[in-house]
Parts: sequence; C-alpha cells; structure tokens
Amino acid sequence: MKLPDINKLKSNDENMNPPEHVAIIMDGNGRWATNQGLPRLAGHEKGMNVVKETVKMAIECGVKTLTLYAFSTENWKRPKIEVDFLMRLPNKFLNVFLPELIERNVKIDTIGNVETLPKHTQKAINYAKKKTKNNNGLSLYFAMNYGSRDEILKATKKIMEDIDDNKLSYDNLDETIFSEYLYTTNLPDPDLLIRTSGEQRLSNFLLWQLAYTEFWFTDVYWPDFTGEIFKQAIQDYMKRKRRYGGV
Ligand code: V0D
Repeated sequence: MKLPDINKLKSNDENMNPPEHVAIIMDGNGRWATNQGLPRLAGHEKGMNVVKETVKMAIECGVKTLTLYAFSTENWKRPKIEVDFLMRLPNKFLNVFLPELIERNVKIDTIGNVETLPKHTQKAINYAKKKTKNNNGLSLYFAMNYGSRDEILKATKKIMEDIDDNKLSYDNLDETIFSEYLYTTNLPDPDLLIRTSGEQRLSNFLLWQLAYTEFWFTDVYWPDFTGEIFKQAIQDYMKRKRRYGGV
C-alpha cells in the first residue's frame, strides 16, 4: 500500500469545506447610483441583477443556503416612491429569473414579516415559493421586512404564550428550542456573513444567528459585486477557518 505524500496531505488540509450557509447584506445600491449621477432606483435595479449572478456562483461554490437581506423593518422610513419601487422588485426579479432558478433546482423562501408587505409583493413571492418548494438544490432565502429585534421579540412572546398554554415548559426552554421560534427555524446558522459598500455593522440582521459567524467586508458597492468577488470571500473564509482551526 502506498503511503500518503506529506505534501498532498497538506494541500488536502487546505481544501476545507465551503461555508454551508452564507448571508449577505447587499448594501450600497443607492450610493452606487448617486455616484453615477443616476436616481437611487437605478441602483436597486442593477443590484437585482447581481443577485442572480451571486446565486449562480453560490451554487458553483457548493453553498447550500444563501440568505439575502433585501428589505429591513427600518427600510419603511425611506421615501414612499423608493419603497413602492422596491416592493415591485420581487415581481420583476421573478419574471426574469424564476425559470432559470427552477432549472437550477433552487428553492426560494423568505424570512421576516411577509404578511404585512403589499399584496402584489406577497403574491409574487408566494408563487415562487410554491413553484420551487420541491427543489432540493440551493436554498435561497430573501429577508423581507426582516428585523432581528422584531424576530427575537416575536419569538419571546410566542414562547410565553406556549408556556401559558402548557405547550412548552419553562424548564425545557434552551437555545435549541428558542431557535425554533425564530424565522430561521430549521436553518443552520450562517457560516459566513458578507457585507458590501464598506459599512461594518449588522443593521439588525440575524443578531442571534450570527453569534459564531465569520464576517467578510468589501468596499465594493452591491451593484458592482460579482461572482468572482463572492468566490474570493469563500476562499478567504476557507483559509481563515484553517488558520484559526479548532472545532
Ligand atoms: C434591492 C439589492 C431581489 C438590494 C438587490 C423588496 C435592494 C435588489 C428581490 C427578491 C431587492 C425578493 C423576493 C423574491 C425574489 C426577489 C428583492 C427587494 C429588494 C426588497 F422572492 N432583489 N431585491 N427584494 N433589491
């Protein structure tokens, strides 16, 4: 029997698993547009096309779950014209890309308070969920009207209700059970968080779930983000894991 080559072993070591779950804060769409002398809405539209490229690369990299921060509970404070435009993007996006996403075996889902979005937005999203519910390739989650504090508060209230109704006992409540009350029930915690456009903050995104997540930042605005930059983030993540090792 041939003994393994010591150098080969080393390179196998480097070949770590890709992150199972990647979360992205797609920031800088408005600033990108303003810098180009375009209306902010043009940045959102360009950003929408970048989502498709990112999904393609995520599949190629072996990522199983991709969660994109599309609309936060704070984004309602934006000018009405911008909010109205954003609420039409799911429909636009799906009109163009849903057939290809179905072909690529992508499963579309959401986290956040979808019930209070405009009816036409809900309709588009629900159609996509229904069409892709049996797919078992990449799970693509759009965080829509999502806020982490809202999520944690909702979970807490529901837990108290369930304790009141004897569906849950106070003594049994632990981190695992608490997690099940969040929007991300059944989702693994993200392994990697990417934020574009040079901002380095969480902005109320997945506060509970990001407890052990690796963060990766780039100055690039979301509309200029590419599959290659995504791949770079994945490669950096794999190196980082190797260096800090452990569990
Ligand atoms: C604007 C950059 C896709 C960030 C990406 C309503 C801000 C483009 C969707 C989408 C948005 C959502 C659900 C769905 C299919 C597509 C989207 C919003 C914003 C917020 F089922 N892009 N996108 N949704 N932008």
